[in-house]
Amino acid sequence: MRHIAPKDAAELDAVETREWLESLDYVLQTGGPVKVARLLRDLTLHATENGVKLPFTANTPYLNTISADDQVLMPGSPDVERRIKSLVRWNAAAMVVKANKADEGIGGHISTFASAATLYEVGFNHFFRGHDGGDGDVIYFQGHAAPGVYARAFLEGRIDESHLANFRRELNAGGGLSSYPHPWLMPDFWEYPTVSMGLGPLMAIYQARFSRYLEDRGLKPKSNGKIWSFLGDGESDEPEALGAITLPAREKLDNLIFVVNCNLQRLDGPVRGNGQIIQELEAAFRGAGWNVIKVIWGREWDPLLAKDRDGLLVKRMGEIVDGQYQKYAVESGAYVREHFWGVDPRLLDMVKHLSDDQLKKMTLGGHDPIKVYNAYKAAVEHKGAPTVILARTIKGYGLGEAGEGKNITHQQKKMNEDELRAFRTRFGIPVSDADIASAPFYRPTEDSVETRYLLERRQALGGFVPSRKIRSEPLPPVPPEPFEEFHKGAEGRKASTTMVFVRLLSKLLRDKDLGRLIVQIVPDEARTFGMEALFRQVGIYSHAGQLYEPVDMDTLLYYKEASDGQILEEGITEAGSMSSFIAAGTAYATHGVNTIPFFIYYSMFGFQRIGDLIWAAGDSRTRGFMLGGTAGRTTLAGEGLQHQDGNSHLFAMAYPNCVAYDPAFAYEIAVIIQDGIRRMYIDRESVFYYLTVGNEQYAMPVMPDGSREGILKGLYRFRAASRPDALLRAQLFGSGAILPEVIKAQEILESQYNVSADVWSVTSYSELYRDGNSCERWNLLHPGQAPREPYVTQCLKEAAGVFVAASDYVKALPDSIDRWLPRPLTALGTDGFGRSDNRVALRDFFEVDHRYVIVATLAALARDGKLDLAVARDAIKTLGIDPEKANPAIS
Ligand SMILES: Cc1ncc(C[n+]2csc(CCOP(=O)(O)OP(=O)(O)O)c2C)c(N)n1
Ligand SMILES: [Mg+2]
Repeated sequence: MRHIAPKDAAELDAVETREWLESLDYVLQTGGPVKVARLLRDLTLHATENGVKLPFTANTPYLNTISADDQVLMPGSPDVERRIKSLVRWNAAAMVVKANKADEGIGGHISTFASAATLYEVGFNHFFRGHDGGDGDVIYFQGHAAPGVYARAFLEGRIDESHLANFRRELNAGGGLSSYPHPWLMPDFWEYPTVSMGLGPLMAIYQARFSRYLEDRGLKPKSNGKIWSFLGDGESDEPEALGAITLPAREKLDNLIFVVNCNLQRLDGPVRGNGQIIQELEAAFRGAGWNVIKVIWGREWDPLLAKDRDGLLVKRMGEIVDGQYQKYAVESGAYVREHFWGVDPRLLDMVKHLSDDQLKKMTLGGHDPIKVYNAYKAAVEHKGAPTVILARTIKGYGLGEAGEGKNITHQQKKMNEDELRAFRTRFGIPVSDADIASAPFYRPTEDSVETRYLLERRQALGGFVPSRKIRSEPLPPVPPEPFEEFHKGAEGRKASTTMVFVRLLSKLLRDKDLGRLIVQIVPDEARTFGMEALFRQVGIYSHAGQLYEPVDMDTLLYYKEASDGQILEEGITEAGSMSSFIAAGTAYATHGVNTIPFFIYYSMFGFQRIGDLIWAAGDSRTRGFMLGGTAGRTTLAGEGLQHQDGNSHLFAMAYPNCVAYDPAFAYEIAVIIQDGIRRMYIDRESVFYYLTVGNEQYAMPVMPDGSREGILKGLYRFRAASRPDALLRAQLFGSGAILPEVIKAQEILESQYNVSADVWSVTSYSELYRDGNSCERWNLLHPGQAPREPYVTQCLKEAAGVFVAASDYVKALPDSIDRWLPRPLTALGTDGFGRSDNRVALRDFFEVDHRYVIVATLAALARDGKLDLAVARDAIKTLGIDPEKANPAIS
């Protein structure tokens, strides 16, 4: 073989490459891009068949997905839109600067919106559809961009200067603006909260799916509404942000659009200093099946790319890491020329006609309206898959020395006079030098070109966004019939509260008005709760229907998927299920449909695992029922430390609008759910319910007369002492599956220890606590007026004897009401890590069975001097309790 010198080899390579490229160009010119793509596919196949190992890449080059040639012109007036955008920028920055001038430390963010202004303004002027036409979009705004959204609402005349002046001063007498999107605080404005990062994108995914669900089930006419989720590139590190992205691709949710503001920075510094976040996200989303649109370069780059026949520029673009790109953003044009272009004389040559200043001003895609417009247009028109737009921007764009592209920029809330003046000049804001120091807000007059333009655009697009409105009517009163059966008890038959709930639910499903509004949500747990009968009764929702023959087709309760199925079988994702719960529980506002979600799950994986989403549900004014199944640390046998929940009611107490119950009996559940529907869907209170249900089967008694009010308020006397005048008296509290233990204790105390006790069912410590607290607060603020008396005090102030409480939850719950009782309470509860064992062993371990209730009662009586200490001591022995056993709270 002839020896080839290295230089010759390189030349040969170059010639060969050129020949191939020329052939490709020929095919492109004669046959077009589709033919080229086919040819490349065939080549790849051929090479693979012949043993060539091709490297895998999910990436396309570091270029705009939509090339300049494929771009359409933007409708409207770019010039007016630019002026509007500048005013929004100014007012957004001014509101943060002013807030911090007036009140140092009040916070706020300038840089996030500064980088995202074009992304939002193109949306506001051309895409975001208001709800006035009944077919609106749902938009999840990036939380830290809120100042920009307020600034626009100001220009639209929806809010005035005093609102802007009171940004982050909500407690101001005239009202203010909440720091971030919070429907709880601004219920006419914000639709969904987003500032706990990662939750917005997740909720958006399930919102998009729920929107389809409503259409497929005929609860809402087919619509063209889109779900937009704006998020930060740093935010994409949150597991929730990307954790569910395969779902919308699988479900072909082309109503979903993510816009990731890739300013390459997060709070502390670069998102991927040593890599490229846009490429990383592209690969993840493409791999998941999304339509990915990269918007990296602004229009000034188009002519240069057109000249880039050898791909030198594209190659250079692709090899720079984000940390370095950030450096270019803060440096001069001369620096960029030297360091970016200067690596190759041919590159330098490409830009020799540009001045340093022109080089510096070459925009990025996310700041160029025409690029953003084209991306949005392609996104809303795309069929069959969700779209993600990866838009490159500069954090703090336009802030110059005040923070553009700097690592400190996220926290920047102040601008000095020089910086304000420079910002004003750059964006052409009509504020004079004399006024600049006070950063005055600026709104053009109502008949100005700008105001008329933006109002006309919003009108054409169906009204203002964001805008939250309740778009449904209250439900008519619910007939009592489905609930009444449960008041009668089960005539000796045993049942668990889970079984009771499932039976009630299937009755409600048959109700002609209510039935279709119910949305059952399960994270792969229906069989755990004995709900599989519902698979067949109402079907599992699947947009595609059922494309296979289920293995259990020949059984009565087969696994039925249907496009009008009612159950949302979410698979193993409590976070996803909760997002569906929020979508279904806010549909009364967002979609004008009063859907009633029932989300049933393993109670340990609720508040403990997805507490922040539950918080977002409260903020969103979600209505519906959460059911913590297999509840109770000692009631759930076998499972052990991870599954046994003794905490959730303590967590629930801290969620202001969560009404939580730990019911023991069938009629309690019926009363609570019936009243919950009334409060949420007829009286329209912004509350949501949490009920724990267990899997222990026991007798379901008849509902005691007059107990309804107490069940709802949290406490009622289930069974009175048989000898109220006895010397030894006690008041025993029980909740959930522990109530039968307390009843048993009552019987033994009576028959063997001469103690006559009343038994109370405590359905909700949190409701009792809130009521007590509210009375106490009122009394504090109204000295000298007749004090209010907590409900628990009203019930128990005359009660005789000692107080003992037992539940399957931590002791802090009964302790929370202790001070409103006439005498101190002994709390028994399940503090500590769970164990796998049977119920008897678990209740012994956690000291919550009837024996401990007896011992606690006797000990309290002895302490009060009513009983000889020896009786209590003997009882410990007789009942087989080991007084030296380890403390379960920490063993
Ligand atoms: C769950 C959560 N963790 C932390 C924060 C605090 N935080 C607010 S903004 C931010 C950085 C955001 O960076 P990025 O997502 O890139 O948005 P950008 O402002 O750059 O557009 C952080 C850490 C938060 N709001 N939520
Ligand atoms: Mg960022």
